[in-house]
Amino acid sequence: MTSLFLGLKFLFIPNSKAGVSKIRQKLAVDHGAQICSAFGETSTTHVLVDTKVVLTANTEALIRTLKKLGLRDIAKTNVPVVGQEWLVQCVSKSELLPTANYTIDLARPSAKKRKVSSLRKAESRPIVDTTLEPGEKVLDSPNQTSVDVLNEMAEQHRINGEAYKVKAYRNAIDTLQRVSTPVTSYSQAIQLEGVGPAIAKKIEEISRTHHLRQLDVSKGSRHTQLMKLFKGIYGVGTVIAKKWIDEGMTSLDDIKNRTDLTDAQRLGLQYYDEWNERIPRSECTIHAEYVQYMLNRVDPLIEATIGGSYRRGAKTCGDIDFIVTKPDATMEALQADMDNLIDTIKQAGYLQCILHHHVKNKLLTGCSLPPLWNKKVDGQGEEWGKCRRVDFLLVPWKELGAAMIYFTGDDEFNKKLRYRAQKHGMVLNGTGLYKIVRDGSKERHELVESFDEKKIMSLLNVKWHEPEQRNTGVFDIAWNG
Ligand SMILES: *[C@@H]1O[C@H](CO)[C@@H](O)[C@H](O)[C@H]1NC(C)=O
Ligand SMILES: *[C@@H]1O[C@H](CO)[C@@H](O)[C@H](O)[C@H]1NC(C)=O
Ligand SMILES: *[C@@H]1O[C@H](CO)[C@@H](O)[C@H](O)[C@H]1NC(C)=O
Ligand SMILES: CC(=O)N[C@H]1CO[C@H](CO)[C@@H](O)[C@@H]1O
Repeated sequence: MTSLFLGLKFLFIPNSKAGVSKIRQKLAVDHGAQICSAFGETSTTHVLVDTKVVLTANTEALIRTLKKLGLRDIAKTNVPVVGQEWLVQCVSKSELLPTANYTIDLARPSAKKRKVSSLRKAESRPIVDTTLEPGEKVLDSPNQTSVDVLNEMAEQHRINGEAYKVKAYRNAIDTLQRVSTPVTSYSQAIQLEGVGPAIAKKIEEISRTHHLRQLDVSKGSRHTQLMKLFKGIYGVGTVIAKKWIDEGMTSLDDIKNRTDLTDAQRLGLQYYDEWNERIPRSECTIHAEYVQYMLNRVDPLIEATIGGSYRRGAKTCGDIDFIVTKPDATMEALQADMDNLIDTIKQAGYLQCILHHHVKNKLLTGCSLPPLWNKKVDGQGEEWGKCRRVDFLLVPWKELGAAMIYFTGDDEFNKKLRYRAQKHGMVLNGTGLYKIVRDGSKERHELVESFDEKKIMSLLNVKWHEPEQRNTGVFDIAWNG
């Protein structure tokens, strides 16, 4: 990345390619250094010691290690032996700093000892809670501010369609959430798995100022604002939003005049404000009552349950996802019922528009509560409700449990369940929990359970989690064994 260390040859102690050492070696190489595998009086320019690993033992051990690696005479060498903080600080400040303040004086053990203890005090090593799995977090994280600001940064990159950067932030956040000690400096942050120099710098800035300049810049930038505006249109993703910006579009009015919009995008424009608004939980509940009432006309045995954040107890929802099923029903039977429901709710005026019908097990719509039902939401008015995004997800009866898990989320919780399945030699998706059976060189997936949500969790050796306990950001998650 830079030529900061060009021409320098570093010998790392410990001389391994694992853990922190590996990250620091990469940092050095990224900035132009070469790595020595052994000591050479004329080739090695610096010996970089991980003081947190090596010096907690004693200098004798360090000297022995250096001798093993080819250093003949400690007293006569001109090669500086320094703490790796030097490397980190150089990169942090983008300049080659004098080594004096970082030198480990091997000839004078007592002096060395003082130096090390002061280094350690200033820069305690961040402690990752290793009992936590990816996606889990420590309670009352001391680095919550950093996590929140980094999340906002990730959101900015998501809006701008920079998937690679979003992923880098997610990885860093994932680690930072598992650190039980404050991370306040670059050199601490850079030691964390998944944290690279760019994000480490930001963590230091946030810790110092409780603020991140780049976040303000990004939020204020015209490009980001337009990306957000255009991606707020249903059916518009990063690629199209970027294309429109490149073509000079600057407002929704500009977009309305385009002749190349899809039907879904036109609807997205028509309902722009309504579909970008959160739906109060109380209104979702009335939708559920209304839809069940209409379904009873088609077939009283059909059940519609709202999944997603609603089932997890959220106070507001982005859209309403109905999980539609019926005892013993197959997908085909449900599709026939759905066709009848569409006719019924169209006539009643509830169905305002259909966004996608071509996916066979999903119907994506915009729906408004009729006045009498809408009145139940807030007890006043005789008006039609706002048009809301309502999806109907058809689920064959025998897959109900797996589908419930899948459509309830949250994403992090589901990710952990899938990870758990993997560890047990199984695969979990929205249709069931499958055991991986190896048949010579072939691999088969054999259904283990799909109907019973509780059984699926118990087969994964996970305690039963009520839907409200699947908000991984809110509740601590207890895992068995
Ligand atoms: C070295 O440490 C001294 C005393 O703490 C400080 O005044 C000086 O600025 C430091 N030098 C460098 C190059 O960091
Ligand atoms: C959109 O088209 C209409 C009629 O064709 C025109 O009057 C209007 O100025 C156009 N709006 C924009 C923002 O280009
Ligand atoms: C779920 O996994 C099973 C087993 O691997 C597979 O047959 C099925 O197609 C998957 N379904 C979906 C929707 O991914
Ligand atoms: C920015 C951030 O959250 N960092 C915090 C990490 O922990 C220390 C000590 O609690 C705080 O001072 C930092 O602000």
